[in-house]
Amino acid sequence: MQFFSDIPSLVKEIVEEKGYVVLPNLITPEEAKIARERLLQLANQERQTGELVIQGAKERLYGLIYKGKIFRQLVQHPQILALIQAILGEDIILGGFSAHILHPQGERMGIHVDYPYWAMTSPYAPYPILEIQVIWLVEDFTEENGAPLFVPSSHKLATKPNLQQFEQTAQKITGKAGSAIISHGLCWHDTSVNLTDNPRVSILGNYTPQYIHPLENHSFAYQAEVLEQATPQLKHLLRHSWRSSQEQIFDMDFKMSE
Ligand SMILES: O=C(O)CCC(=O)C(=O)O
Repeated sequence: MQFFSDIPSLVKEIVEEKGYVVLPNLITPEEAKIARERLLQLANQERQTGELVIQGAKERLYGLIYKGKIFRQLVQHPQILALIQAILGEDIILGGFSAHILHPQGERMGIHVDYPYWAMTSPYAPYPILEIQVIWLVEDFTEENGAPLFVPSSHKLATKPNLQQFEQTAQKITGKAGSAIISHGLCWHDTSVNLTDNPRVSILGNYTPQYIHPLENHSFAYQAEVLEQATPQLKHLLRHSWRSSQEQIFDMDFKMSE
């Protein structure tokens, strides 16, 4: 497949150049629409039950792994995982997988680097890289509907964002439904204001090396049957593989020497 042969140049772009790439056509527009509609439906339900996390005109949905097959497909998309593993190593785990609904006129999210960096003190060590974020575009992200803002190459500074510098240098990242933005966790970013009359929906994946404590608790909204039927890949991402007494007790893969 074309994409897999592009991996070295994509890694270079994320690690040594801009700090992010936009990959188009990872899923079809129809699949993106299914994901978007399901999220809006879930948000309506969870608004009634009080489960939805509401921050003004912005809403977050958690526990997506248990809330639809489409989300389980997205979280382990083979091309995305291949790219992330090429950067972080094979033993990646899932730090979080949530949706973000940006309603009309919702304020910007706030300029930030991603977890675990935001939980750490700046300046940061540039290596090893501690996180790669995936922003799934489940609809077209346009100049008007709250597309994310990124400062190219800001990950190389390895510091918390400088707000003034951000406003002078950030670029809006637009793209078609079915694309994803893959970014270095140290790249400064934010959402822009949604100036349209429709909610803008994204799905956020946080992937880290095995030794980072996950951002989200994957037992949130837990459904045993979903995990029982999960692929080995998904079980590994969630650190949920059953171990026989013949195997090691530790969850970590040892790396004792080069
Ligand atoms: O929804 C988006 O466009 C980006 C959200 C984001 O950057 C985050 O949750 O860290």
